[in-house]
Amino acid sequence: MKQGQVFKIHSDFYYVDDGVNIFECKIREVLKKQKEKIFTGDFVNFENGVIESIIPRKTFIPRPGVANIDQIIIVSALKEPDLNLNRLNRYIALAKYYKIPAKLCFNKSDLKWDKNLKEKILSIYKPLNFEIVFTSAAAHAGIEEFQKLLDGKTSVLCGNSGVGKSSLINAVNPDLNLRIGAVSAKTQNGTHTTRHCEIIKLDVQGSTRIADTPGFSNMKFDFLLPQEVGALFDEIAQYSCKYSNCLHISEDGCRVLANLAQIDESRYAGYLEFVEEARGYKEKIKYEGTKKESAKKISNNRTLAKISGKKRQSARNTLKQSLNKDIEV
Ligand SMILES: Nc1nc2c(ncn2[C@@H]2O[C@H](COP(=O)(O)OP(=O)(O)OP(=O)(O)O)[C@@H](O)[C@H]2O)c(=O)[nH]1
Ligand SMILES: [Mg+2]
Ligand SMILES: [Zn+2]
Repeated sequence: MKQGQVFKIHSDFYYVDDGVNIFECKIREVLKKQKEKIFTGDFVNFENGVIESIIPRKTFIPRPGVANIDQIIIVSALKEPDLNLNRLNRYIALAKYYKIPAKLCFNKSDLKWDKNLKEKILSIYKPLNFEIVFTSAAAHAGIEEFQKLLDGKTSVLCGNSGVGKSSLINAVNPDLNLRIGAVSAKTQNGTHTTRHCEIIKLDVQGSTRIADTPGFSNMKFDFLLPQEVGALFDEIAQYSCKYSNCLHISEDGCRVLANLAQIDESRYAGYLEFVEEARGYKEKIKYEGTKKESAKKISNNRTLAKISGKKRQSARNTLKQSLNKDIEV
């Protein structure tokens, strides 16, 4: 049995790289039946063009489905589209949620952008210990620094459409010639040029790999509880408050509120926004929980109703008889 990494998926075909060769594989029927889904980045055992099993994943991002990523490089544009710190904070929090280290890249430095922005970025994210690079894929500036971030790891590039993720990969390795899309002049948004997730080797040995993706989708924090959001912000998580489920909004003895001056405004604003989204989730599960509860009651009643009083009596008699039998023996 061979081992390799799925680097690309096209409809029913899985492209597996064993380090030397590339194999076009199908997936074993029994895996399909077990509803085992294979993602780009999965290491698999395979033989004769058939994937037999998946090796347990180190890390996993569900949307876009990509597995075994060492780090997330969050790419933002300084301009076109304008830098959006809220978006950036979302990506950072998502990376934290998936337990994957993040590094920050600010691209399109060749354009005319507000130079105060650099100070601002450094003042917010340096104290949080992020590695930060400023690049221009177009003018080939900062590309070596960008490349250093990637060295020896499997990275996934995340960031909004049009920020220049594919352009940066092309700048590192022009031979790849990945498709690049224009940013709409009207909306300042990209056009979702990259549609598939693919892992690309950036050196001959294959020790540095990069996944070009269409970016995370479903960016809302509507899948966790409000009290879980604080753990996604290092500068908030470091404080222990009087109440362990403190939301750091207006509670007594809140250490976060006492130290609010130390926390960047845009980061705290992001935190509050994500807590609001998580509240929506809490309401939803509460509602669904009640729905499930009442559905259970109905079905319970139905089972009770099915067994008539007479039948229940006879069932009890049978039980008694068998008990008696046991005693007799
Ligand atoms: N001025 C300037 N333009 C850039 C730079 N990098 C990328 N662009 C342009 O920005 C547009 C979008 O680039 P892409 O590389 O397709 O962006 P992407 O992040 O891969 O976008 P999606 O695949 O849609 O998620 C293209 O028109 C690029 O030419 C840069 O450093 N400076
Ligand atoms: Mg792209
Ligand atoms: Zn608190």
